[in-house]
Amino acid sequence: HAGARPHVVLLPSAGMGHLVPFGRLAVALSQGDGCDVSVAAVLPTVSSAESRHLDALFAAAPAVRRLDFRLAPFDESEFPGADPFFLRFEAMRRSAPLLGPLLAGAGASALVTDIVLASVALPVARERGVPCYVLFTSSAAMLAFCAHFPSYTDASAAAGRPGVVGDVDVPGVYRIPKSSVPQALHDPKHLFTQQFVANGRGLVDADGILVNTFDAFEPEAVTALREGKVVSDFPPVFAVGPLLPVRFPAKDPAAGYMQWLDAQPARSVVYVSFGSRKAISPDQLRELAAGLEASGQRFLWVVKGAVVDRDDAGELGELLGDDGFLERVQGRALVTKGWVEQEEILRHGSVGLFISHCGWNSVTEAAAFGVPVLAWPRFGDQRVNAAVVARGELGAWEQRWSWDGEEGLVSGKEIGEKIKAVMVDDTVAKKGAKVGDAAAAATAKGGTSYRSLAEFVGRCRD
Ligand code: BUP
Repeated sequence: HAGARPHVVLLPSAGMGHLVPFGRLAVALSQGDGCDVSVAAVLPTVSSAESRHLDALFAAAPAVRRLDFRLAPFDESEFPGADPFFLRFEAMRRSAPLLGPLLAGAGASALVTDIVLASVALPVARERGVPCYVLFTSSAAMLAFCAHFPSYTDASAAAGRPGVVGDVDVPGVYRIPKSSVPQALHDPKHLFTQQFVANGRGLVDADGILVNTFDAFEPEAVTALREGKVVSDFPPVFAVGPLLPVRFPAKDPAAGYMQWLDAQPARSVVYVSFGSRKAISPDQLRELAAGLEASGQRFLWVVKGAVVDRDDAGELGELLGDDGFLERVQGRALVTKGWVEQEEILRHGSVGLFISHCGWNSVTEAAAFGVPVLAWPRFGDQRVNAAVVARGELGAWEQRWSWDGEEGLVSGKEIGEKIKAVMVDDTVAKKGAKVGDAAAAATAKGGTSYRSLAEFVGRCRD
């Protein structure tokens, strides 16, 4: 059907870090002139944040169709103690046969799948004659690592030492230190490792890979992938980022923290958030509090962790040591817990620094709004992403700062000094703003990401 209006079906996987960029891509595609778009709502969702997000997405973007995808029953007892998100990835992978009828029912002309389903979704789409693309929701550096990792592990297994034996030199890109390789991948038998390797192998069969980055931010990785230096005959890479946040008018317009930000001077506030997936140890939490206090800066700190989920104002104080911290910083700081609209915070002109775990969406949001990042990665792909932040001059990464206690606690004194140094350094702010300008240029009409997205749509139409 050359020239016909294509119907692109998007298949996100579990977790906000995966769902958010799929929603953004759906809106970007539906706004152009060329595409019908459906998003598969994978049911049941793992977290309530995901169900709320799906509802808000379909309400805010009526052009995006909802396609319910009910998973097949899955016996989780096979994997005792596994992370709920890893389990969900596995449940989705095993439900792949149900994808065929879903695609046929929707009349899909192209499928865009999440990377965690790549190796199982590709053959199903192929069988139906539907072109299959992958949206990679992390950095291009991580994409290059993922594409290279299967041959790396093949080589280490062949040498009789399976697993990660040292730094991983991604051809044409750069060396990923052993300490930056996601922990689970150090164990070749880990469920996540098996999925990761299968998906990495599957990538070469995709019709193309979309990645939420932009050429100017990750030139080495994007170029090496496109030139086939990482893996030869690699599919086309469409760097379409930063995918822009969807504005949800219905969401909490009068949030207290937004009003508080309105009252602060331009670029004066340090925004602190480490994502939602892991609690911070109480000791490190208190050092962080001491550091923020000692920095003398204004700050907005979103405290997260299993222990603080209960909505009790008293507990926040208790968690932070109950030594009067909240009273002492009152006026120049806002400490909150629970979900915040992060993109609205980063968009706000009062924010001058983002202390972040470097989940890739957080990094792209900071890049989009030109907010410098002080990287403090925790696990998974976050150390690789932190290196991108440092290389791309979006901010700084203090590599000695770890979370697992191996190198001991990072002291409040050290944290405070670092925050202050970064905040008073004008070049940090200037470089951050420069990344923001480059991101805007990439997504503006005629920019690299704009053209990559148009090229992708063109291929779906052919
Ligand atoms: Br937490 C949090 N508000 O309170 P990443 C996150 N987000 O809007 P990763 C909020 O969720 P995790 C909050 O803006 C980003 O778009 C944030 O994705 C948004 O993190 C997304 O940054 C989170 O890629 O997961 O590691 O995937 O943050 O849940 O640990």
